Amino acid sequence: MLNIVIFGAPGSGKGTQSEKLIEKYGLYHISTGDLLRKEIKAGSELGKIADSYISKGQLLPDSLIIDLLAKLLDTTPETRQGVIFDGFPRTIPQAEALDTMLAERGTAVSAVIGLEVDEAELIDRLLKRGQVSGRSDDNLETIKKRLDVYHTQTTPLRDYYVENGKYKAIHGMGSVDTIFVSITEALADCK
Ligand code: B4P
Repeated sequence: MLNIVIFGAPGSGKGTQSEKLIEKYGLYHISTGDLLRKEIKAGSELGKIADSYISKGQLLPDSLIIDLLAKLLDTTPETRQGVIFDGFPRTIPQAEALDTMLAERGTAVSAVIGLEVDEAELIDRLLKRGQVSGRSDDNLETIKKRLDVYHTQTTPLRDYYVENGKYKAIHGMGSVDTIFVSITEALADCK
């Protein structure tokens, strides 16, 4: 069973490549960003909390996100066929919680795909998306804040996964299809 973490800065192509990975490997897609945006749209209590963090470019508290993930894994039998974790984990405590949650279910992270993209390209992609997405976090001020948060809170995860031998660096610049070929090559020995 494949459990893939797709990892990278905001705008690195996590959501984009996840769509292609689902198609090829038949995995269940968990995007914490999508889950939170659904809660915001529904106007739930969690959505109100999420909105207050996302619109400022900040991460939600680890406890809220870990709880959300645990409930989803418990109530979604399809996750037992393998999962793409998109946008989770984003901090070391989230990564440790994921290892524990998967171990309790008799499985583990198979590989971490690290999409590596230049900062100018990240900003360019997110500003372009902002013209059509209507997302409260796709504006220059919030994008800069999200990149700061990524550098301080999320990049330490790279070392966490390099040390346990799971990290696969992928050059994330160029066409979506070329990047996808690099990802499938990196996953070839993981089946
Ligand atoms: P996410 O929804 O995960 O947002 P993201 O980092 O911007 O990634 P996304 O998947 O949307 O974009 P992608 O790179 O695919 O998170 C949003 C917020 O939710 C976070 O800031 C945080 O507040 C909160 N949150 C989520 N998870 C959390 C967690 N675990 N803990 C705490 N808080 C959490 O694509 C970006 C753009 O680039 C797209 O327009 C795409 O079309 C384009 N693109 C992709 N590949 C390209 C390519 N090769 N060339 C050109 N353009 C490309």
